[in-house]
Amino acid sequence: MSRIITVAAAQMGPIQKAEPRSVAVERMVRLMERAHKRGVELVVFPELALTTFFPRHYHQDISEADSWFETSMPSNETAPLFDAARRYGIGFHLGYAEVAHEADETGNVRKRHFNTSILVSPEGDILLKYRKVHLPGHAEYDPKRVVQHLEKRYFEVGNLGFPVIRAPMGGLDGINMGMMICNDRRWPEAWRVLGLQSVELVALGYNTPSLNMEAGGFEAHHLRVFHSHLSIQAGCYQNACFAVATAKAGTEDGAELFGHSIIVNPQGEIVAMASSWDDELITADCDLDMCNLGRTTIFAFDKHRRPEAYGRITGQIGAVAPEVWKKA
Ligand code: ING
Repeated sequence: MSRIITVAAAQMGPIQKAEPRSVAVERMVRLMERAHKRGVELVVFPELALTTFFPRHYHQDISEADSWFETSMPSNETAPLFDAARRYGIGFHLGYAEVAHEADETGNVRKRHFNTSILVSPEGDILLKYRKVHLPGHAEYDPKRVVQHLEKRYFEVGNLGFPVIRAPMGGLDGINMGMMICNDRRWPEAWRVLGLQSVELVALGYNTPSLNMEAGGFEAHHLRVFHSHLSIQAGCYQNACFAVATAKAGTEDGAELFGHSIIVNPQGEIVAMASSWDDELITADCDLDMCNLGRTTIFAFDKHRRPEAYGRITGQIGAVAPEVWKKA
């Protein structure tokens, strides 16, 4: 009996700085309605799907940025998403900015800010939460940048690891699901930690500028989408899993984000791709048994991995200079 689930990437077009959450939520409910008509069982929305990509805006007083964050989930503004999930019997992934009052690693309970995503069941239960680990960009205003990218200013590094949960979804009684957010997709370590928990489906949202904002050197424009797809295809192939990668795209207050959301299978093949940079639903039937080939042959981790040779991966943060060859 094959284990097939019909998934969708619900790509969203731009959300302008002045647009209220209610407008974004209404667009998302429309996308869920369209997904329902196509028999979709799980919808993946983008990173920070409720507001504009606010880390491009500098707030000298960081507390001013709190208006971009959710203090509860669900909330009045997001309740229509949970209602739609129950109405249509569809699970969903949502990326949002989270305020949490909880203890930090020193035991000090304080107000904390994370770039967060959740997986929600068709019944409206929050099945899994993830907080973005790899925060790109910078913490202080950078005058040489064309557009700021202040994720290190507004978010703490995620403190939940890369969890995987086995939970019912669609017509299946259990799917191994995990998440990552945007920049995480560029780090093979993130994929492998999920792979080592037998993940079958990775839900990830992204907000990625279509131009290199760091002005750190020439990067041909077409490579922005290529690098995103390359990272996701490699992650899926090397961990024998599916991924649904959903963009927030288009021009937000003059800053352009690329779309081209994709759904990728465990062979690393793109099985569906958005062709716009606006609200667009792409769907695919995922036969989860397709994960078995990779994880029982080439990527049978228990048979082939050699952790004793991998010490540098967790033992180091940055790269070190190599040994210099000397003629004997
Ligand atoms: N955005 C970008 C991303 O990783 C980025 C930032 C773009 C970093 C291109 C490096 C190269 O896709 C987010 N939100 O992480």
